[in-house]
Amino acid sequence: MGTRNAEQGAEGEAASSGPCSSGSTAHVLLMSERRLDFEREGWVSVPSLIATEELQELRVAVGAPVPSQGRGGIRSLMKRFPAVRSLAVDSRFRDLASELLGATARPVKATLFDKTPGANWKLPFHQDTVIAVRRKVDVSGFGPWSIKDGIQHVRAPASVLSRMVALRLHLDDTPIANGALRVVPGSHRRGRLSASETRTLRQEIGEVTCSARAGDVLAMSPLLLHASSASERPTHRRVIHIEYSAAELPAPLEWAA
Ligand SMILES: O=C(O)CCC(=O)C(=O)O
Repeated sequence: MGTRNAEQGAEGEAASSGPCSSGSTAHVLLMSERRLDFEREGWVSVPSLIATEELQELRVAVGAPVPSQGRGGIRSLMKRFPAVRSLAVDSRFRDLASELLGATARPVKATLFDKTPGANWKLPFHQDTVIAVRRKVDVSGFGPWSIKDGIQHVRAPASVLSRMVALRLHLDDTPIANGALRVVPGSHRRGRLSASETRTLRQEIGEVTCSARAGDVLAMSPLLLHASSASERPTHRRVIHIEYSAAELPAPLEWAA
């Protein structure tokens, strides 16, 4: 894995006002190229992180029907499926999350997104600003609140979101025709964006399509503007989307996971 020199790395760590900074002290002397890319672009792609046989086991594991859930996705994946819980703490995933966020990164939420003939959708450019928490407690900067799948969710401030990463494991080949994610590189560095700021940034910067093969992982900041097109020939477009956070929430708020 490529690294930048110690001076650059320490500078990056010390500049903890950046949205993707770890907030830790400058003891980390080396930062990987991948982390620098992630901090600059808001996403990085990691090819072939999971091998074919393991992918098939995961497809079977998350294929079990969950009656209470909509057809396009399943929430609370770590609680529902031990295989996803194991994946979230597997060294390949943990190490990647720690590389991008710092050693305190831990999984806080997992969701399955699946585009099929019965549930095919497109999403406009947006950021993922809502987190799952254990219970509703009013804390400045957090809100509004909502309940999804029986779990309290709340819109979080950029200071929390900037210390998170979503690792998206593709269970199927996902070219643009199968609903690949499109992103606006660098948009995660602008904090939470209004609808008009979103439109302006999309026009100014343009977009990149994050095509992927089955087994690839797309690591993405929740603050990165992203959109997804409907699949043109949906059979399955399954993504296990696991969110990690390097930050604890301000007490008495707690992560749901
Ligand atoms: O996998 C996708 O299509 C994107 C899902 C997403 O961005 C969301 O639900 O917020």
